Amino acid sequence: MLQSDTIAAIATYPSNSGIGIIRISGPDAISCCEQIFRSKVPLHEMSTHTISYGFIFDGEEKIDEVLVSLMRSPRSYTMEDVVEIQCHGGIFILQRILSLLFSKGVRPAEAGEFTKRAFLNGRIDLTQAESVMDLISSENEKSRKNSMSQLSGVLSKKLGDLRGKILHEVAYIESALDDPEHISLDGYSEKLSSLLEELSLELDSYIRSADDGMLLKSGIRTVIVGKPNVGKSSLLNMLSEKDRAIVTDIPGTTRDILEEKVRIGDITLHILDTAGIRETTDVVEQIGVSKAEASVEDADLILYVVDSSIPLDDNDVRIQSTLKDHSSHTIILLNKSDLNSVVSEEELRDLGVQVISVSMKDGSGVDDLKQAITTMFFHGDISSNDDLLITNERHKFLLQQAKKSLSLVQDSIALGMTEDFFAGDLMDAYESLGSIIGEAVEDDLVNEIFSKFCMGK
Ligand SMILES: Nc1nc2c(ncn2[C@@H]2O[C@H](COP(=O)(O)OP(=O)(O)OP(=O)(O)O)[C@@H](O)[C@H]2O)c(=O)[nH]1
Ligand SMILES: [Mg+2]
Repeated sequence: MLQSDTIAAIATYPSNSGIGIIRISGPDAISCCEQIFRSKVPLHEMSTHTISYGFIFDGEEKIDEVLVSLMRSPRSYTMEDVVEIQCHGGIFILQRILSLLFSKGVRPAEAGEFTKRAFLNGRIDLTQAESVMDLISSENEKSRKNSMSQLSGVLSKKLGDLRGKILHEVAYIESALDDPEHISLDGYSEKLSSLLEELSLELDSYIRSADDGMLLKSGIRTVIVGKPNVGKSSLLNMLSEKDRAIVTDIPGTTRDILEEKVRIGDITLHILDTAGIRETTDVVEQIGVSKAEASVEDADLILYVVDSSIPLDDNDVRIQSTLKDHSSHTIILLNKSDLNSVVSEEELRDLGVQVISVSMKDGSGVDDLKQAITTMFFHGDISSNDDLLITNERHKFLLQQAKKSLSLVQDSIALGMTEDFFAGDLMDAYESLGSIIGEAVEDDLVNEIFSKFCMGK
């Protein structure tokens, strides 16, 4: 256990609510709390994982009626002594009790510091620590499941297996170089090469999953574009199931960009509704049109809305040229399918983009749109894909580094280099994967070599 001081923070959302929790962790957690908490059984006599009823006092003044729970080291979140005070959930009360603790020598915790201690004290690894925040901020079932499995150590386990295999090879090479009489390297390169191919494929599947994983975690940046009056704001209202945007039959109703977060099953969309794009002399509208056109650039998904009851015109030509380089992530919505149609799906299909016929008036086609989005981003049914998804940029980067190192070994093998050249790159891969879980490496290598190969006997 690392030596540390005692920290405290409000653990619940700081707004007036029924109950609020203050969490205290560190070697003086019990003694400091005891100075402000009175109950039948003194805090230091309480058994671990029990709750006691009592009062918080400032000198002789009763401050609040509370429940205090105790988790003794090492069986706590941080592995230190942890005390949690459940008090009434008013911001003022919480702050008042926190200040009392500070006056007894406790220090304010930094953001994430409890989890950091859990990591530094070795209860969880880095991926598990990171998944705590992901779990808290998850907005849908898939995201929650993924964070929970990462917290349970699924990713750590997979990385551990990969690292074990790499380390085994390094140890084998080192041993063979040390003891060539007993350990042969004949035909070893071929064997190593096929193993590396296998490992690279596995790394690849994790790296590829990061695109889905990160979209799942942060949501799909979606922009709705089209001419004025085609039904863009109606689409936003339909998807968000509320009257978010003003809808009128006057072209040019929406002038600025409107943002709304929408959930479709397991997917979150961050939708921008934009001003209708057209030639205009109105200065304010022009700014809106420029913003609409610019918003296309950062979007993960573009919904181009067309009014099927009026012919396409120059403004559509202009919009289509803006979307030219984005066809892979654009869906055309042929709206107002409840009216007589003068625009055919065929003429829009020439753009090489999926076209879906919809009506914001009667809701037809909306389910097709939702399915098309799921297919576009998650290759079909997101909920049936229970594989682990990488949801973290840092993990993705380190996985790519590991893969690069393995391909350097493959290059060395192809060039017919001797085995001592392999070990360095293999260790780089091992270290990159280790950095994901936050592990140091040297000790592991030493242990592996000695335990598996009994060098020196
Ligand atoms: N019949 C029919 N009318 C629709 C449909 N969708 C939208 N409308 C109507 O079309 C008009 C324009 O709708 P909006 O959603 O404001 O269109 P917009 O594209 O946001 O327009 P701007 O903000 O001006 O760019 C409104 O009168 C809507 O009621 C539809 O599917 N069928
Ligand atoms: Mg609008």
